Amino acid sequence: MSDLKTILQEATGALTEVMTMSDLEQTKARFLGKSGSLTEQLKALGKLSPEEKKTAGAAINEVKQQVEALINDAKNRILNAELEAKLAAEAIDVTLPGRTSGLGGLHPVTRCLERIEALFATMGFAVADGPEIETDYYCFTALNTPPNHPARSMQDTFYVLNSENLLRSHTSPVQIRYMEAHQPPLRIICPGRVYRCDHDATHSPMFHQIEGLWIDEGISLADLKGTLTQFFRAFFERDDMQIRFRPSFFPFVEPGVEVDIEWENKGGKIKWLEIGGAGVVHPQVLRNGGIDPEKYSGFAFGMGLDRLTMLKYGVNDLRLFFENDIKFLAQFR
Ligand code: 2U9
Repeated sequence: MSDLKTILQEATGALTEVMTMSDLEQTKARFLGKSGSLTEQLKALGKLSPEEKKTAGAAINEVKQQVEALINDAKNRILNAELEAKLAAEAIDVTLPGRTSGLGGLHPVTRCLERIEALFATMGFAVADGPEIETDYYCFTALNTPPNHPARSMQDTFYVLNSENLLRSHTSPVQIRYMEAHQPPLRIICPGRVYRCDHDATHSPMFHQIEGLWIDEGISLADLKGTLTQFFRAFFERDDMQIRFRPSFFPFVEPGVEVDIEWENKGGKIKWLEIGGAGVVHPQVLRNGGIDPEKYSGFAFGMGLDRLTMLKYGVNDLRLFFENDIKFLAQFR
């Protein structure tokens, strides 16, 4: 009997202290396992007389039930503690805002391009495009560019190795291809990616150009001046903006001009910004495109789309357009 009392005391002490399920299993085995102290007590019953067996058996069973109840309590306590610990460790803040995919937006250069296309559309210009990998013929020869011209050199243009092809250095080939496929009147703008061997704060090896072409009977430099003046005033939303045309030379036009816009006017002192080039299409270039220069004439112009976007939005570094920094781009959403 006193053995049973000790066993119950020991079991009570041990089972109120166990902290883990594996400790509980070991403690359980200590009392109820194959050679556990209570099991040994039950085994010893065999040596007793039937009368003794009855009272001793009942006493052992009572203690066994008490130990089993203690084991059950310990098990519940451990499972509860484990659940509490798990809930604390995996706590989530249900007041946090959910994760959404966020609204995208157009790249500033794309926004600007769409605006320019819309403005030229009001003047009757369609949009044309063509391949970015071009031939020497469409990029230079058809555009009256002499064989020794620096633009044709490896320093200025990316050539595709072991082939006749190159990455177009301007979108002018699109106009040649368009002339080959259409007879005047024709009025197009040609936006797109172009490539040159150049890389610094104001030059990227890939940049965007917009060129334009208007060919019909009797089109002159006056039409060029009127069209570009109207475009720049609308684009920069300044109805009184002055546009300046300075004589220049490009092999594909005659005469050729550089185009400047009035950027600042402090009491009559104007700060001019060079914004593009233009001219009356050279008769040989018309002929190369299958158009009769005796019957038709026209003008062409070219400008940098990235630079126009920088001026429109006040961006001071061209590289920002190509870094894909979401903080920069999100401003234009
Ligand atoms: C055809 C005939 C003529 C397009 C022209 C320029 C002058 C010009 C530069 C402006 C800044 C390129 O983006 S830029 O670096 N462009 O100065 N472009 S005339 O003349 C053409 C084009 C096609 C068939």
